[in-house]
Amino acid sequence: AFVENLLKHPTFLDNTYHTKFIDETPELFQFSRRRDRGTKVLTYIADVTVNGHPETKDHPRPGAHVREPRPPALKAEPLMGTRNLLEQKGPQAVADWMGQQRQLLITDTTMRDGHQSLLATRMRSIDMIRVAPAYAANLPQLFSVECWGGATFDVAYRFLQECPWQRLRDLRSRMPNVMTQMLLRASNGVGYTNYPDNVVQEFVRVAAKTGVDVFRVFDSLNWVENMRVAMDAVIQAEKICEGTICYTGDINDPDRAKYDLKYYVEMGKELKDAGAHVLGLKDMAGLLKPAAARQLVRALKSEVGLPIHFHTHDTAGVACATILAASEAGVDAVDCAMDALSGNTSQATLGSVVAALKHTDRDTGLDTKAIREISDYWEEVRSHYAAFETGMQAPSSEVYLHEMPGGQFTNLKAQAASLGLEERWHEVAQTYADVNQMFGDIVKVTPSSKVVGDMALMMVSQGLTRADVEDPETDVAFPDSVIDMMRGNLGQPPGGFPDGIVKKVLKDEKPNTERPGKHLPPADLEALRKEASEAMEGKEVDDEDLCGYLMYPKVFLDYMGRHRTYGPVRTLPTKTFFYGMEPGEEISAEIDPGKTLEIRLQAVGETTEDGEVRVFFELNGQPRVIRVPNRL
Ligand code: BTN
Ligand code: 3PY
Ligand code: ZN
Repeated sequence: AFVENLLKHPTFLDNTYHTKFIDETPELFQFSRRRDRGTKVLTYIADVTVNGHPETKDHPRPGAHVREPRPPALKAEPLMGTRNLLEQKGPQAVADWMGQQRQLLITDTTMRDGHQSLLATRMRSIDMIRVAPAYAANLPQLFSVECWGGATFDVAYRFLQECPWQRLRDLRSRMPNVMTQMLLRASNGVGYTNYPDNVVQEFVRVAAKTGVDVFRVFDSLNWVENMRVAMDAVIQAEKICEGTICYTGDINDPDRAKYDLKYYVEMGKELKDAGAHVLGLKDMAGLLKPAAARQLVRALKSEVGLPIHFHTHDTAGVACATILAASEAGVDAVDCAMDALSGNTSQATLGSVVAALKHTDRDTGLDTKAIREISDYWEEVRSHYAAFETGMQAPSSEVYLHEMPGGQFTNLKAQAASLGLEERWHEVAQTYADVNQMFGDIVKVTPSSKVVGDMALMMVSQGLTRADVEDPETDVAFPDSVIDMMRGNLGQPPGGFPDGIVKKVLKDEKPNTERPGKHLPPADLEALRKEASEAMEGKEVDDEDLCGYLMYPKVFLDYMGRHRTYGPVRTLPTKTFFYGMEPGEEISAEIDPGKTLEIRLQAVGETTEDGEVRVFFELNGQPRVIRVPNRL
């Protein structure tokens, strides 16, 4: 029943994007196993060259000037960094060190939240892996590199045809001295629903083993009770447990008194009691204003006593000011994104924060030239992702109205557009705020933010107001995600959901107000491993693949099916992956360490009567012809 429930669970991405590719080409499937990996990769390139890539078709194309991004030269052998301290002395020693030193510590979020918030999470591993050695060698003073978790996990399988575990392993090995960091949605893992406790535990165990050092653990309703299983698993794995407060509202606004200074200090104390090594302060929408940051950081520092790691978004354009205020108030670490992937719904500009603090008592110690060089690399990378540039053109104070997380903004906008509501975006924003109030003023962050977004889109598309929804006389068909949340399946917000809306949504059904994981039976991991294996004709399922299957059974199996057909396409250059090749073009792809495919596209033939196109390649100097269906 567990897996069935997951299969039925809709995700916010399903509404907007479809991967039709393989579903329409079963013939590719049958022969796939007999083919070698070179042929598989050529088949992929041939198909994309002839038919285009479903994800980039009908989207803006990169400019003609784009070229392979070139990472900066390495300055020296990597110096010892935070990772060495963690390995040698353990997580508490890192936390103690954080609190003792004076420089402002910086986390680079480019490889996770940066592209999640600006490029719909579509950045491919190869673009990260190539620059990782430059981080290790040229910026060894970084606190951590956030490069895993959040939405990157399922997007890798779903849209990038990549194994997220392999990404983690590759980054970890290339940055041996700097801590890696992930975003973990506590009992929701890296998914959108509550998983059984043993699934969360197994996921954390495997993530720690494969290479995550810092786990930022949050709950989408700020319910500490619902965070303990994940936090305990991190502590048990001897990694850094960053127990995290999600910030919403405004501590100085009397109309939002539910989330006042006292509320956050109390939550900070609960997280400390739950064993957090570090207190995360996650301002996922960028609502914390500079003066409030000063007050909040001071209060948390003095009353909780844990080192504080602050995360914010630049949606309103004041993230840098807020970070500097937090820095003055003694925050220990902050998140920034490399300049080329910063600003707007992403994080504050890393190079600018570093420059602002130069020659002050909180000087970060990071090399500004190294930052510029790495940012130049990201600028070249970004130009390849023009198809996913759906973000805002300028910062906007409207975020104080709607309070959408930076990572949700672009997705909701794309979803609204797909429903024909692009002209009514500001109505969607207002309705999102109305839904928040109707739900009792809740924290909005994945997955609760998705629920609010689903409800807002439904109301705008059906022309319903909050008063209509609340009117007992009006019959409303609520989205499944709303019903699920009112049942208590994401847990409880402070004070619970308002009785009126619960009754309206659930009618006579009684909600569960206890921790959802308490009622989910443990998953039978070995039975599920067997089930996954049988779905793949007996292929062996290791712990990483099992975790992929536990989080996203269908997404994982679809990915594996495509992998069998197309092979290690993650090694292709990004331009080739999304747009195929031009006649005369040559590329190389290192499919294993030391095993490189040299690929030249010679010509694309005419479409034959049976609807096939012959594509002529040279593979390592040998002529190869690949036939693919013309599906245009
Ligand atoms: C390759 O280079 O040949 C394969 C790249 C894809 C990785 C596969 S997908 C499932 C399995 N799980 C992993 O961690 N790696 C492999
Ligand atoms: C995620 O959960 O993916 C987030 O980025 C929340 O801010
Ligand atoms: Zn964020």
